[in-house]
Amino acid sequence: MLEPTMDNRRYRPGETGHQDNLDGEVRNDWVLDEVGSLFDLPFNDLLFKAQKIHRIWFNPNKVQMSTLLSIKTGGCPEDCGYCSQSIKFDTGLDASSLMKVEEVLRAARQAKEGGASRFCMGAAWRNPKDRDMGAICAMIEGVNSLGMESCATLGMLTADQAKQLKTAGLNYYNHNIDTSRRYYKEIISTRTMDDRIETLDHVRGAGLNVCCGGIIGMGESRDDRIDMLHALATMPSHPQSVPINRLVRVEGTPLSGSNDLDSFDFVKTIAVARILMPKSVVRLSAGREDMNEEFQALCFVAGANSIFIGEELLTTPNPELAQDRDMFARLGIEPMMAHECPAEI
Ligand code: SAM
Ligand code: DTB
Ligand code: SF4
Repeated sequence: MLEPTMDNRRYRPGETGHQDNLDGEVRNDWVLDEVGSLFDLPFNDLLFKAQKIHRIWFNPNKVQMSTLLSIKTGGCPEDCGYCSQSIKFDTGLDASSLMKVEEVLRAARQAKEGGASRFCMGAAWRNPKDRDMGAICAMIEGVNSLGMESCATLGMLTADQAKQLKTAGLNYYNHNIDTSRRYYKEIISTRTMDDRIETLDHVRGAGLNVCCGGIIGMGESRDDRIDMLHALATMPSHPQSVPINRLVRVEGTPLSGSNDLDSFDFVKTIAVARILMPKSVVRLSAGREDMNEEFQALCFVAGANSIFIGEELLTTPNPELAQDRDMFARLGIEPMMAHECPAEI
């Protein structure tokens, strides 16, 4: 009998002992061990599995593009250890008040010309004041009237504020859990993970698309990454958008001296997110400025399918538009539009 050798035998990824979820089933009952086993897979097996699942719900050659604008910068009373905008750290950032609606819409038009299909407005607030809601709703209406999707990230919301944003036409609300429940208190002391979960409930309850993810590279352990992805993948419904940020080390913040992150660990985190939440868009979010194109391409193979374009994120740099265009042309990647996001409300 012919003995199997590398020449006459096909390697089957099923041999790693994992179910392949090849119908792309959306599950909310993941257990921690399953998530840990995914992180244990050899890199090639993990990426192959993620790419197979990616293709069930998505065209693998399309990436959704959003542009961010900081509509209210700095002076934030929270103490998130990674953030340039906290009043508690001296990061040299100039604080400013809420931008005028017209200025915001000028930036949105420019973002559309740059190729963004969604415009995300970020404010350095613990929570919006009711007196700010009128201007915010006018910005949302203005962005939508340009034919773009709108996204906002304004801190904690009441149920009523979430409803007001929905009524104004907001498409997405971003509110990250950022890390594991265990590590949360090492990073932020001015609010709890439960505060975050409560706002997410209000956002979901209002019928908005949820954008919720976290940051990798803050000194968290492998278990913290497992817990964070498990928390996202066992929410009442998966966030429609899952941003995975690589920490941008900002001078003056407590996390500025964080150790370098192993690039493969970052790519693996994307792949596990893709497998756990097969119908969600996974965003290769902050940190691209310090990644070469090969690293980014690996993230796309792992199942990342959205990015921020434009030369600035909120307060830190992002790659130039021309550089991104060139990378996408060479990778054969085209823009993904709203109707191609299968989980979107
Ligand atoms: N203040 C609001 C809040 O905290 O939700 C909205 C803006 S806040 C800047 C949005 C998200 O940006 C944070 O939850 C965090 O995930 C991400 N972020 C902030 N600073 C970052 C950094 N230096 N590196 C990577 N991600 C960062
Ligand atoms: C998200 O997860 N990342 C974006 C967006 N949501 C709001 C913000 C990244 C901010 C990076 C640091 C900065 O530019 O200030
Ligand atoms: Fe404020 Fe948001 Fe920065 Fe935290 S992440 S300090 S809440 S702007």
